[in-house]
Formats: sequence, C-alpha cells, structure tokens
Amino acid sequence: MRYVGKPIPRFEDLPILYGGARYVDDIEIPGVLYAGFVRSPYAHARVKRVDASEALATPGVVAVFTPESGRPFDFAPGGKVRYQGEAVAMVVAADRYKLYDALEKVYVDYEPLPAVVDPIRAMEPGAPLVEESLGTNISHVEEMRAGDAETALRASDRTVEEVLTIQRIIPSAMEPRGVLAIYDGKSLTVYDSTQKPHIAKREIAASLDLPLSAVRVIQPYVGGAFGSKIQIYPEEIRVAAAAYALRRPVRWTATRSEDFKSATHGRAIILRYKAGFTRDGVLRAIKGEVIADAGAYDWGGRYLAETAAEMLPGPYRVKDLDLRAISVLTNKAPLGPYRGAGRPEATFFIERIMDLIADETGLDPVEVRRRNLVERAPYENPFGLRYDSGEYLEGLAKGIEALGYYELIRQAEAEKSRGKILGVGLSYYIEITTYGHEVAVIRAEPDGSFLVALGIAPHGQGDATAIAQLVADELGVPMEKIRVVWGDTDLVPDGLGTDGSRSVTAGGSAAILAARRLKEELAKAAEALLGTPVEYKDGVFYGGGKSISIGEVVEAVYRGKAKANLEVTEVYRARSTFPYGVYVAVVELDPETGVVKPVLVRSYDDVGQVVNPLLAAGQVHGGVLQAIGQALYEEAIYDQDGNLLTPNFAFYNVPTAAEAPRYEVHFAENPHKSEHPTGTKGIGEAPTVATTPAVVRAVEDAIRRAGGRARFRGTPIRPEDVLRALGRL
Ligand code: MCN
Repeated sequence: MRYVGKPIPRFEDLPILYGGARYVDDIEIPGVLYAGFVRSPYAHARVKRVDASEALATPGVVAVFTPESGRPFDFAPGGKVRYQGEAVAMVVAADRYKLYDALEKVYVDYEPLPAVVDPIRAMEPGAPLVEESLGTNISHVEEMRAGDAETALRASDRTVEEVLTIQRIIPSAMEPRGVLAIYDGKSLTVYDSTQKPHIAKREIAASLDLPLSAVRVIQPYVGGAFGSKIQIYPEEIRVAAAAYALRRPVRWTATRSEDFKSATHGRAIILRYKAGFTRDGVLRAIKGEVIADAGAYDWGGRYLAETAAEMLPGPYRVKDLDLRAISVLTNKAPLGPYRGAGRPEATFFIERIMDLIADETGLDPVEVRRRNLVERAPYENPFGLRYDSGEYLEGLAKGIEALGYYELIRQAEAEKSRGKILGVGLSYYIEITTYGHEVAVIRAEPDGSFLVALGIAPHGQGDATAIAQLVADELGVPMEKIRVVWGDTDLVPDGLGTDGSRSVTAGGSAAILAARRLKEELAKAAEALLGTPVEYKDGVFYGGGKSISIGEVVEAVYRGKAKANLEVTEVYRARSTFPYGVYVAVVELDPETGVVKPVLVRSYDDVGQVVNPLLAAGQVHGGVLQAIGQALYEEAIYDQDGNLLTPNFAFYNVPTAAEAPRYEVHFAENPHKSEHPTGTKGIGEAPTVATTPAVVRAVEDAIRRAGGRARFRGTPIRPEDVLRALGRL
C-alpha cells in the first residue's frame, strides 16, 4: 500500500478531541509564579517614571521589572512607548488575582506625544517621529527595477493611476500567546506557544548569555498561529529572564485583548501605482510604491513590502517594473507575517489590475489573463524569482473548466430573473512557498518501528500525519510503525519551524532523506549479518536466498553483532517552490441592506504532489474563510491618536461558520511536482492568497447585475460601500 495521496485522518486529532491536548496554559507546575504586563494606554508617550513601590509592597508580589531593570527586559527603549499596548513593566506574583491587583498599582508617569497613524502622513516632513534616531519614519526603502517602465508606459495605449489598499488584520488564533519558563539551576526549559521553537531557543539563550545546550524550548499543542507566533516577542524573552533571575518557574498567558494590541498584525500594505496597457489588454508596465504600514517597530514591514513587490508581477509576462518597497513606522502594533505574508497583497493588487484592464477594454476577465500569462515554468520573474514548475496557460483553461466558471455566470444570470442577485468573481494566482534548511532525525527501534523527530513546528496543519505517510512509503512499512514527534529542541538539533508553507516540503524531504540514509545504514548491517549483498523491500532485506527483517537487523546492532548507525540526522536545504491556480467565488447580494454573503468558493490548485487530500482540503477551507474575512469583514481600526478601536471580538469581526460558503476543492490532475523529494509545493497559504480578489470581483459583478457600478480599490468591502455603489446611500 502506498500512503501518499490518500485522505488519511490526522492522528494529531485524538488528544484534541478527548481534551488531552495540553496547551501552554494547561501545563501545571508546582510553585509557579504568574507574570503580567503593565501596558501603555497611549500610542506614543515618553515614559518619565515608573513607580513600582506600591506594587512591590503588595502581598504575593515577588518582583516587578521596569525600564530600570535594563537588559534583557528592555522596557520602553529610548524612554518611550510607541504603540498602545506596548509593555512598560512586568509584575511577577504568586497567583493570577494578586497579579492583576498589583498590575494596577504600578504607576507610570507618561508624557503623551503626538501619534502618527497613517503611513502616508508618516512619510511627510514634519510628521511625529516614531524613532527619533532615524530622523524619518521611513525605516527602509528598496528600489526594485526591471526593464524600463518609463518607456513602456509612454508606449502604452492607455495608462491608469490608482491607490490600492489592503487593510490591517489581527491574526486571531484561538489560543493567545503563552509562555512557561522553568530554571532548574542548570538548564532553562521554556514551554512556548510558538511557530519556531529553535529560533526561540537561540534568542532566549543569546539574551540570557546562556549556552544553547542549557536552553530547551518545548512547543506544546498550539491553538493556531497564522503567522502571529513567528516573531520571538519581548514577552517570551522577559518571562524566561524572570524565571532565570528568580530561580522560580514563571508563566504568562496573554488575554485576548492583550494579544489584539500587542501581537503582530498582518497585511496593511498600500500600492500607489501607474500602469500602462495596450488596447488589446496586454499589461506593459507598472511604476509605483509598495508601502507597508510597519507599526512601531520594523519587525516585518520591510520583508512584507519587499515580498509584495517581488511577487507583484504574479504569473504575468509584464517585464517593465519600477517599484519602491517602502516600510514606514507608525504608532501601531508592529506588523508581521499573516498567512500569506506579502503574496495575498501582491495577488490582490495584480488581480485588481487585471480586472481593471478587463473593464477598460471590455474583454472577458479570463481572456485578459490569457493574454498576459507566462506560458509555463521554468520562468524567471523580472525580480529574479525562479518559478520552478507549472503550465500557467494550460492551468487557466483547466481551472476554468474544472470550476465551471462560465456555467456559474449563466446561473447568476438565470437567478436574476428570479430576483436573486449573485455575483461571480475569478482570480489567478501564483505564490512562493518553502525556504531554508530543515532537520529530521530518524531512529530505528528493535521491533522494526521508527521514531521521526522534526524541526518543523506544526500547529493545526496535520504535518505529522502527512510526514508519517511519506516516511512509511519510503521505508515500505505500515504507517502504524512510524511515530512522528515535533516541537522539542532536545529531540532535534535545529529547524526553522512552521511558516512559509514549508513544513511538508522542507520537513518531509528531510524526513525522506533521513529514512533513505537509515536504510543504507541498515543494509550495511544486514549484509554483514547475512554475508551477502542484500536488497531491501517492505521492511525486509533479501540476499543469497535468505532474508532478515529490519527489526532483526536493528536488534542485532543494538546487541553489538553488527555495526550501523541506528539514528540518522539529516539536514535538507529547500529552494522555494511556486504553487499556482484559479479560484472562483460566488456571492449573493442583498440590495436592500448591502450585505454580501459568500455562497460558494471553488478552488483549483496545482501544488505538486498532494500528500493528503483531506488535510490539504482542510487548509483550503480555513484559508478561504480567512480571505473572506479580509475581503468583507475584518479590519484593525485605530483612531487618530492611535487608540485601537477594535480591541476584542465584540468589535473585530472574524467570519464564523455562519459566514462560510460552500467549498468545492480541486487539485490539479497530473500536477507539476516540485524538485524536492516530496514532489510537493505548499498549500498552507495559497487559499488566503487566491480568494480575496475573487470575492472582491464577485461583489463588483453582483453590483453590476443589480444595476450599479463599482471598482473597489481596497478591502474590506462593507455593506455601506455596496449601498453607495448601488446609489442607495
Ligand atoms: N499538504 C498536502 N500536500 C501538499 C502540501 C500540503 O497534503 N502538497 C497538506 C499536509 O498534510 C499539511 C498541510 O497540507 O498538513 C499544510 O502543509 P504545508 O503547505 O507544508 O504548510 P505548513 O504545514 O508549513 O503550514 C504553514 C501554513 C502557514 S504559513 C500558516 S500562517 C497557517 C497555515 O499553514 N497557519 C495555520 N495553516 C494553518 N492551519 C491551522 N489550522 N492553523 C494555523 O495557525
């Protein structure tokens, strides 16, 4: 039996279903202390004095760390806070109640400063400076030029100038951040709700001047992350530092509103551009600025602006580009990667441009894309990204066919006569997944089973099941004989964790290669034991008319009768790989209220080898719904003074099951495999990349069918925007 390609339910689920999965906050440690943070109510203020004396005198309070505590606590660097919710002090107390009482007794003398909230305003001379030492709020500019955009614009039949905006999003994982740190006199163990245990280990060790060998980071079950647990936050370092300083276990679990204010936000990118195209719908050039609203610290702004710019040409042939990727500091929570990280932004922008060309030329949106698409990979995009494999033109035709796009339009027309207003939208995407090195360790057990330990750090995706499938196939043994573990830096020497839709591709390839090398090791021992060259098949070595099972070989090695390495560590370096595909969205519009309901999303992805179609479809379901949130509901709103007006789920609207559309998930038949041993490309982010522009187009289509007219230049599209487009507001 081959496991790859089969819809096997994930084994990770059982503990979640019976309540046995332990998240950081579930881990009980005797004598643990509770940490909490005093956070600034101001978006921008000088911190003149922090008086912790009353808090310290409160019974049950063990310590208070303030700006005076210095490194590695690092509160209010430069004597300022730069966003609402930035921590200024940490209280450590015997229980949660005493903690919350004491937090109110830390008195902070703030001198409020004018805040800058709008990134465009932040770039203007005279704007308040988030970081004075820079002398500007522009923390980074990358000039990204290819070809000759000026000449191509002049040679275009038509040009258009616009500003497109994709709003700030709060990632909203079910489990907020949490840390539990224990110092036993020799080593520091940190339970951390993170996507990157090994990076957390490195940063914690460096901050505390501890050898790496003295720090162990354990990622327990994690209740989702969506990119917001990539950053190693000051809180993680501070909790570890407190445990180390106090020689007592210390824990911190963020509240929801604390996480809303101080975990990274996502998206928040603006494209100011001029584009030129021919009268037959071919995009010739784009010149403009990709501006990331980086928030108070440039943790992710630069990277996100650059990624959005690099991927802006998408799957299209346009070669003349002149872009400036700009990262701008503002008095808001720092920006970080949110599922898709730069590619949903790029795809929203370029697909909006394709739809604009369709509207301006009167051509069918599919035809516009057909006229602009790169025919096939390998292809080097104008900024040097090497699209690895794919048939883009053929993929469009197959996608349109598989998704029944024209049939959906016919149905929408037919429903109109029955008084139902539907809209149909389409998007084409290419995105970039997988990067960097990854590590796997495989160990043979004397009964012929295997333990596989991974440096990736899944937190809801089901990668352990998928990788068990890959390893079982490589070894030709039943999946029950493969146990996959992850999320413990003591089990694997290194790893980059789970982000960038890399886990199955990079982690799985490391695991396959480790298994392959282990087979070679065991073959050496089998040859010594049988005294003849051997061949391996399905858990058994054959040679000279004899056979010996893997388990027997391993047992013999453990007993010193033959020599072989029974544990193999493999490091795999993964080049990026580029999934692509077509998405179609159908929405229903209520012209009375302007409310838009997504009713159907059909996806067609070429992600190379699909390891587990059930899990891959699960990724599509979740990602599509998040992208619908982007298109229609979610937005982190700050007022002019930098107050977060959407500080919890009462104000911030994530879509629920009630808003979910019907899903129809398609994966390309005969997909274009990647060059990796797994043959896979990532699916973890593709749906967030592809869906938003399709939904936006569907809303425009519905408005047109209802007799209105709209071109949306930003998200989210709210009912009032729809009513305005219908001339009813
Ligand atoms: N898969 C497959 N065949 C492929 C690719 C993937 O069968 N060719 C399946 C695998 O079974 C795997 C899953 O899809 O379990 C996702 O694999 P992959 O595309 O490698 O992505 P990662 O596991 O690296 O996940 C990261 C990605 C990112 S970057 C974010 S953000 C995100 C996401 O996954 N956050 C999530 N999906 C999430 N899902 C949940 N439940 N929670 C999050 O926080």
